Amino acid sequence: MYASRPLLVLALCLIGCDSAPPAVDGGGMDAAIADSGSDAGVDAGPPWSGPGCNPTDGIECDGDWTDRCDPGCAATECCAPVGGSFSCVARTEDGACPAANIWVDADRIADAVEWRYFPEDDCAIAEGCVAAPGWRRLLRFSTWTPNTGDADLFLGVPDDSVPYFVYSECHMHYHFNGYAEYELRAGDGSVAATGHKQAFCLLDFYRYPEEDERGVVYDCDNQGIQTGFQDVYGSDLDCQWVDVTDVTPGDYTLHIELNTAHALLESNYDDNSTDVTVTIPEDVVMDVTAPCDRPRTGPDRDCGWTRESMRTCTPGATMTVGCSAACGAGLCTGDTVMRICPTDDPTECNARDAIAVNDESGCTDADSCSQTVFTCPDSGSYVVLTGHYDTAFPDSTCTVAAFSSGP
Ligand SMILES: [Ca+2]
Ligand SMILES: [Ca+2]
Ligand SMILES: [Zn+2]
Repeated sequence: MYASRPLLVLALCLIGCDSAPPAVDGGGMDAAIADSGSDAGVDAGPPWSGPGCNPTDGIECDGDWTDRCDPGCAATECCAPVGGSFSCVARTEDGACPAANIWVDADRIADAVEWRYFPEDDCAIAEGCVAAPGWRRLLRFSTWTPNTGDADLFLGVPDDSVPYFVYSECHMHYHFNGYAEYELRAGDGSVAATGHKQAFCLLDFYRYPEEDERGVVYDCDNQGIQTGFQDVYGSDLDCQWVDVTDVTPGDYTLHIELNTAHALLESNYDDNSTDVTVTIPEDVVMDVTAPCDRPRTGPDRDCGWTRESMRTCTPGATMTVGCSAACGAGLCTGDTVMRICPTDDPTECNARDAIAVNDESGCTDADSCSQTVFTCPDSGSYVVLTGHYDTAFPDSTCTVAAFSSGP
């Protein structure tokens, strides 16, 4: 798998978190000194506890800190999140509070089309990420979002009382539904398909644009993206796709838009949309042992597999095949994937032909080795394919073991 991204959530500063002039409350969306105006929901945001100025009841950056921050900031300053804590920082020349600025790194999108099977109880169905159970054809891609603004993108601690947190019963964690919206647009501008990414844990994933000495500040328990860091939603994540099952092959524009409702405070919303040209290829049969035309991840791809062996079994028997020491059968190094095929023809083991497929064995939480269980086909034989989880890092090994566990 990709880097792990634990649970949870976020929230935030709505319209009005902006440029209101200093001192006396009364600017912008704030109706009253007691901050009972239309940004009351914002003020009900996640509590901040830490050094520096302290918005006692949530995020305050719209000029009414005098009653809310302890200690407060001078009229020429804002109480803003920088480096993981709220501090009194100078206003910008036009009187605005320093703010985050996120955008999509178009060079990192790395789109690819592949099929994936969704059982009826898959969370992706409950979450509206695919139109129906069964085999779905997906345009998968990655969304890397650097924060190059003058302050942190601050989300904070997940809390039921915050309206921006939407709890997912299926995933058992909070989502922030407005983080990214996806549209596949045809040449005439019409929308061919849509998708959406529920952010579930915005954090400091990598520095941007390059390494420096600063450490990670934001994580799943206190969410945000520091200025000079970026978050990453890899193409292997649930819902990080557009369902193109019913889309006619051809060239399209993938339109990605961040922070669609401006629920997260930014200094610039004009750079939140990105358009890239993508091709939905004809659904042709692939030789799964051929190299991939670009780096690909996961067990759903139809390229970059290695034929490990052809083996025999007793038709109808329950077979276990794997290379996971954690499971007690076989051995692997690195991060493997495995696919079981019905025949020795590599063009007859595209995703939808496979008997079984696996990424992580599940035998221990940390096991990135693979193991599958399947019923021996009538032919009495099967072919084992192994692969690297990420074809850009072809450094895994998979020593396969197989056994029958009945009947
Ligand atoms: Ca932006
Ligand atoms: Ca794996
Ligand atoms: Zn989720």
